[in-house]
Amino acid sequence: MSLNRFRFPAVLLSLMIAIPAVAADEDTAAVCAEAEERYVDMFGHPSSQEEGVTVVTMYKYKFCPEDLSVPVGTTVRWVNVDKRTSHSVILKDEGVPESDRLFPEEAFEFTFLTAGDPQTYLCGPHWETQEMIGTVTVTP
Ligand SMILES: [Cu+2]
Repeated sequence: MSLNRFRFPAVLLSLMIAIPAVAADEDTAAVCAEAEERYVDMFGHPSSQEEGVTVVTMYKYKFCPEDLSVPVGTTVRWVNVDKRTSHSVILKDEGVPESDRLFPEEAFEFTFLTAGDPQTYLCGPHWETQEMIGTVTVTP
């Protein structure tokens, strides 16, 4: 009896911790699906059909996909598919200056020439306030 009384709150507590994490994942998936729809509207084809580049969209304070893995030599093109908000790309581990502010439909490209551990990159105006942060892993 007394055991049950103590076990129950522990179960509730673990649910309370788990639910926000799941909600955040679903939120990202929904935002990224919408970003892809906007990409198709803007450019007339899916982002995966760009030749010679891998596309990351920037939308509603997220990079899509948030975590990217590409082989060495890949050129990544970050494309702003937002309506009004501008973003930037800071590849701090690559030692390159922050990109220009990218307005809707504008893009920034970078070619990854060195394989390595996953690296975090940032959106200058939004990484701190909105956690607009992505990762890229460059594989050999
Ligand atoms: Cu941003």
